[in-house]
Amino acid sequence: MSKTTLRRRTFVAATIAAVTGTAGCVAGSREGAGGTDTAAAASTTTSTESHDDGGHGGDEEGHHEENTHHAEETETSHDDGHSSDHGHGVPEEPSASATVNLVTTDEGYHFDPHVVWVEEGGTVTFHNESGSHTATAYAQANDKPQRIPEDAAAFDTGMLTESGAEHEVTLDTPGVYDYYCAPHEAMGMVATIVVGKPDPHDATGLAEAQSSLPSGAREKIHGLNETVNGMLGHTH
Ligand SMILES: [Cu+2]
Repeated sequence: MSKTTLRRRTFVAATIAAVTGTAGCVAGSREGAGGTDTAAAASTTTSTESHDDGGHGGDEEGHHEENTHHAEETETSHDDGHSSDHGHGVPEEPSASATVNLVTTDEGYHFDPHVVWVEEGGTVTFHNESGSHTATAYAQANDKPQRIPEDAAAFDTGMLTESGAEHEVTLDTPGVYDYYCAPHEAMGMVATIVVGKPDPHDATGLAEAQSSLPSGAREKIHGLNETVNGMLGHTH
């Protein structure tokens, strides 16, 4: 398959998700009006069960209202799979550099924080805190669906096995980058880097999760998209 073909497919998926809202969410394995309840039941945790009251105030927002609702729910539910308090500090603006810890705990595996935001040309340092992990971009070059900008380098730290091991990547292309841990992707060890000030309507990494991805990863991506849309003010 050519890169061009993949890009077209990705774009179509993104467009459908943006236009249809709810339909895109259903396709992403969250069904019905249950919202976070359904998502929690389908994932490995029950930590979000009590958050169905998350401020579903106005339906006056227009064609992207579903995105708005999901963004609101995300404020309380994006920690799917992890019950600790990490990751709640969603960045408010890009910084020159960021560090992401790769962590194994009794509760599971995760990137901490889940979302970082750096300037164009900024760096992200992956720091292996515990366990063995990778940070691998969702990209065709890594034999995965494309969830980073088409013209961006597809980073892959390779397996980091020693505590304290680090791998730094430089991100020159603005956009939304989703990445995963190779051994723990199916358990939802997936996270996002935002670079610069991308247009949320045209960000590959904000498309609905591809159906070929494991359900644990799709659930995580759904929540990450909500978080990033909120972060980028994509609530019109
Ligand atoms: Cu891992």
